[in-house]
Amino acid sequence: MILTVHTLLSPYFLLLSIGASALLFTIYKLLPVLLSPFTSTLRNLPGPPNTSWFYGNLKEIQAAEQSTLHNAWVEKYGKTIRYKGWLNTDRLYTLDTRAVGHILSHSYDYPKPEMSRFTLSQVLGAGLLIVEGEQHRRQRRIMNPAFGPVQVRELTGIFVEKANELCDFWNEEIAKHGEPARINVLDGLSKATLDVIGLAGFNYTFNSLNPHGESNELNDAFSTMFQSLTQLNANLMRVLKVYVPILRVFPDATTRTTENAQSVMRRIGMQLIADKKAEIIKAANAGEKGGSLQSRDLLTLLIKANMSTDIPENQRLSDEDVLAQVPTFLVAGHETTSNATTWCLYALAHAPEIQQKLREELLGVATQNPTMDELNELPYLDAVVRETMRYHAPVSGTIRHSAKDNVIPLATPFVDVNGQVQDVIRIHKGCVILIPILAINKSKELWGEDADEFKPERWITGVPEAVQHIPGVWGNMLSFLGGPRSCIGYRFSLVEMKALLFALVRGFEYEPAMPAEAITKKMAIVQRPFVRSEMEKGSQLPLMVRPYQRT
Ligand code: HEM
Ligand SMILES: *[C@@H]1O[C@H](CO)[C@@H](O)[C@H](O)[C@H]1NC(C)=O
Ligand SMILES: *[C@@H]1O[C@H](CO)[C@@H](O)[C@H](O)[C@H]1NC(C)=O
Ligand SMILES: *[C@@H]1O[C@H](CO)[C@@H](O)[C@H](O)[C@H]1NC(C)=O
Ligand SMILES: *[C@@H]1O[C@H](CO)[C@@H](O)[C@H](O)[C@H]1NC(C)=O
Ligand SMILES: CC(=O)N[C@H]1CO[C@H](CO)[C@@H](O)[C@@H]1O
Repeated sequence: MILTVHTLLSPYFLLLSIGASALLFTIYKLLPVLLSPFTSTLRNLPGPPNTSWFYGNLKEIQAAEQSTLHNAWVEKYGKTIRYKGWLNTDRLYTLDTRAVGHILSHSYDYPKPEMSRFTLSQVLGAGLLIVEGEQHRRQRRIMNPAFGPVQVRELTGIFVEKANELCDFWNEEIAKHGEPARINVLDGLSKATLDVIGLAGFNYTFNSLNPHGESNELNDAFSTMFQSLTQLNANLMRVLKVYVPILRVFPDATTRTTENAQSVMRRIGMQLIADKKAEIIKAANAGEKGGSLQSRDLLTLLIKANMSTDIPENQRLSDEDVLAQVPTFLVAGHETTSNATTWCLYALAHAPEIQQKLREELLGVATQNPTMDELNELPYLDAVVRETMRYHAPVSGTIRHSAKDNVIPLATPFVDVNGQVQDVIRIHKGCVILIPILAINKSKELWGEDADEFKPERWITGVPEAVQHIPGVWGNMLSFLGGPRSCIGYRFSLVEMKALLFALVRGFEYEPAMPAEAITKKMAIVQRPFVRSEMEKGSQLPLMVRPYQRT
């Protein structure tokens, strides 16, 4: 073919050359990734062989129950190992507390990888869970005060009210089916925590515990978006989109299913923000005449903080930033707390003495509507909550990558595949790291021989000295992580859990509905319970529940 000006300008030729440049650009961007198995500084670390050139070891991890596979690897290869991720790239996995502490405290050197940020951001926008660096520092600074102890104290009434409503909800079910009733406790708890985060987060009424309530627009929108998140959407196109952002202009299944939900969420979120701004301004004007702001929800507090004069103009949050916190609070604050409380009831159903001991402590309180301080003064309740967070950490692990070449210090040196002793880990820019929350929480080396038992008493008799080295923000555990990216809502969720257990353990007795072996856990953002023989029914946890009769 002879190239004339005419052919050069033909749309086909243009398309062809755009296509070719896109292809070249893609290869250019992917080249370091493709070469990394041969250049990675982790290639001398011990670890399992790859089983697929595309998935590395990820398929086996997805198929395995909980963290069993990583535990087996640690047993075989040691505490500091590498395994294979997408396209056979090396990933770091270490139970070394000093290494984990280093990574968590230098959180801006070890941000979340593009892959998880991209997937999450499709649902959450630029909320606190997603943003990095300066943007994160700014958001966190304005949001921190809303999650302080004083603020949580004021929200305790909402927790208690919803806990009592959940008792009514279960009593109605028991009245229908006779006692003890087989109740999927997961369902009621999930409704209760959704109602709580609605009211305490935005002063928004989901009313999902109300049996006569109709379906709720915001809840439906959120569920659609959340579901799209939990499907393992790992295909070549998505991986390419992560490395080659320009490809993101092409919609995929996730963008399509969530488009409508996004716009509903946006409309409601913007309305909430506008209402709260109006209320704050009105209260400020009334303040001159002695009036004050009534609302105590997180969203109001953070909009108010943004308006405060001690935040410099360039440090403030845009409406867009604040809007992104609505789905962020829903994702971060709803399933986590309900799943933790579900696992707690499950543990209590399997340990009748612990259940009765806890009930006796709770019945010693004279009121049905305890305050935050009354809840925090109960030592056995505190021990049970701690043990639940250790043993059934709802978030079992998290993922980071190295933003630059880094050297990670170790408490315990390891022996590499060449037999050399190494006392640091050298890590390349871009290398992915898995932070093992649950495995550290349950390590025998740290917690002692009884690490595998659910035993609240360990918190009363005193936990081993080794545990002090775990770099967590709360209770010597990683359940809420540690460092600048630790859970901002941990105080909130602990008091919420205590309020729920207070009402639910006073009100009911729990027994297993099936043997422990029948229940399994699966990772899908949080650890969810399933019944082995009924996987198709989705996440559930049935227990036999009967009202507790005081003698
Ligand atoms: C039992 C309940 C909870 C658990 C186990 C939990 C655990 C965690 C963990 C492990 C992280 C770190 C995630 C990562 O970086 O990969 C996190 C972050 C976060 N959590 Fe929670 N959480 C709980 C409840 C809540 C609640 C009730 C809220 C809000 C009302 C909340 C809001 C957040 C937010 C906004 C972040 C992001 C913080 C940041 O990156 O600066 N969480 N949580
Ligand atoms: C393991 O990785 C190597 C190097 O990337 C690759 O050549 C090999 O095919 C992979 N093994 C399997 C089973 O895919
Ligand atoms: C646990 O999480 C899953 C989804 O993440 C949810 O379907 C389930 O309802 C949660 N459990 C509880 C008790 O809410
Ligand atoms: C929610 O709004 C109502 C009415 O505007 C107000 O009285 C109440 O205090 C608010 N609740 C919270 C938790 O902010
Ligand atoms: C935060 O403050 C800035 C500057 O005063 C303002 O432009 C912005 O709209 C505020 N954001 C919210 C969500 O109120
Ligand atoms: C659920 C889980 O991860 N259990 C593990 C906790 O840690 C111990 C030892 O570190 C393992 O033996 C368990 O399998």
